[in-house]
Amino acid sequence: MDLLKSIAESLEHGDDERVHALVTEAVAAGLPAGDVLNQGLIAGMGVVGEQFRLREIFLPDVLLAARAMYAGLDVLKPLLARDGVPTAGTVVIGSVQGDLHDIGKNLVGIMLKGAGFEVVDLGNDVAPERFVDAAARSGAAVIGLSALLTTTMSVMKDVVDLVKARGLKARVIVGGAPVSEAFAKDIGADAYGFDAANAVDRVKALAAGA
Ligand code: B1M
Repeated sequence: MDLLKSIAESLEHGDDERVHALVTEAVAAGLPAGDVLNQGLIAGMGVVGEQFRLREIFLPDVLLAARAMYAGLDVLKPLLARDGVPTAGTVVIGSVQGDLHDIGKNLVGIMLKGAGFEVVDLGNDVAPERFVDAAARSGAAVIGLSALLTTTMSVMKDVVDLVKARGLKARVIVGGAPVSEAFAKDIGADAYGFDAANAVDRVKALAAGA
């Protein structure tokens, strides 16, 4: 438990080398990857977000925390994404236009790969046309949209509308801190995922035609 707390605190301080070392130690000690992720890395990032909101820290500090998050994720990635699972279908994912936040979206991608999906990751700041073009090209069953800003959430509706206008069969799942089930319903999305694990469950259901 102390180890998880130290991981969270090192992430808060933006100490990427220490986060990498502590996550490696936690994994070697047999702690479940999900606990290291949720009670270590994500818990630390939650504190960073709150401190940033209260203007106790500033953008460069948040960038350092993001770098430390990736240092920890590097260690966890192979454990979160098990190899050798047969393909369960293709999912196109990305952070919507105007949004540079990609940590949550990347986690969703890692977990989807772990569940056997082929993932086409378009990165961040992705225009609606790019989502729809990529889904049409790859024959994706599902498009996954991530947004972390209240100002970029509206782009999700643009994607949903474009999918319908183009007559694509792909279903759309949305997620990200400001997004909710009610918002997803409101914009006509097919599903909402509250975290990466839940996103995988919802994508599985969508790909199976639910
Ligand atoms: Co920014 N930022 N940021 N930021 N940042 C937030 C989001 C903010 C809430 C901070 C705050 O004020 N408390 C705030 C948004 C306020 C709002 O809109 N209401 C904010 C702001 C204001 C900004 C800037 C505007 C700051 C500025 O420039 N003045 C700017 C915008 C840049 C842009 O996008 N155009 C900005 C920039 C940045 C950095 C670049 C410095 C950095 C991002 C680095 C990166 O992603 N590579 C950053 C960070 C790190 C954060 C916080 C601190 C952490 C986000 C994060 O990575 N969390 C964030 C505060 C917070 O959220 N507590 C904040 C960890 C991650 C695992 O969680 O992304 O929520 P999350 O993903 C979760 C779920 O949401 C879900 O699953 C994931 C795993 O559980 N999920 C999905 C996500 N996508 C999903 C998709 C799905 C399903 C589930 O289906 C497809």
